[in-house]
Amino acid sequence: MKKYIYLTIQSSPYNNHHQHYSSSSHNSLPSIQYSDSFVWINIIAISSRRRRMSLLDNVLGILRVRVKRGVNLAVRDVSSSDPYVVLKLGRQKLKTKVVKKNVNPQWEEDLSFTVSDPNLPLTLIVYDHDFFSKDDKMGDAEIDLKPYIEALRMELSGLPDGTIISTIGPSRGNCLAEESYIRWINDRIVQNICLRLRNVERGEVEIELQWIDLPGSKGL
Ligand SMILES: [Ca+2]
Repeated sequence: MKKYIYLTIQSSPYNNHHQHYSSSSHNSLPSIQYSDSFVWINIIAISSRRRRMSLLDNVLGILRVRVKRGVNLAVRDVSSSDPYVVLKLGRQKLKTKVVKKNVNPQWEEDLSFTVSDPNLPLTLIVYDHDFFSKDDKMGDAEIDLKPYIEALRMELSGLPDGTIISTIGPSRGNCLAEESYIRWINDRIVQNICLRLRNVERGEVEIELQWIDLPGSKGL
């Protein structure tokens, strides 16, 4: 015998949306009827607040990615492209503004992510913005955050400005176009990265990683 839970979300006095969820379990499920939208909204609010608190418990800090510029990017319109960058870290996704008709765009934009798992790579995708069709891809790249997190965990302090903490060379296993340096700059640890885009005929993107400690989080 099937049991049903009825959820009624009342968005206006004239419009009732009824959803029912069925369970084939023979255990007796209580038949709950939410006729009050306020009750239902509160349930969502409480569960999202709990989720936010538990998320912060696992957060190491904030990764701020400065998306600096693209160099010699692919042409996706008649003679140029309208490029923008999408960055993804786990389920977080952020994008830069569109720079019109320029295959050497200067974005100079900061995009910030909360970091919970240092093993998750940062993914970068470049798109050409189009008004009347789906945006075209202009290549992608993956960034391993582990060396940067390792450098942050060294608990360094008071180094001379510009000191190189570590160097990561380009290899088959990464998307680096040239050597990437993790440096001590203005009392912070910064990594500059020049990415050679994959799955495209040409193009490089320069980014910089910075770190911001988040009070109340687990920390590094
Ligand atoms: Ca376009």
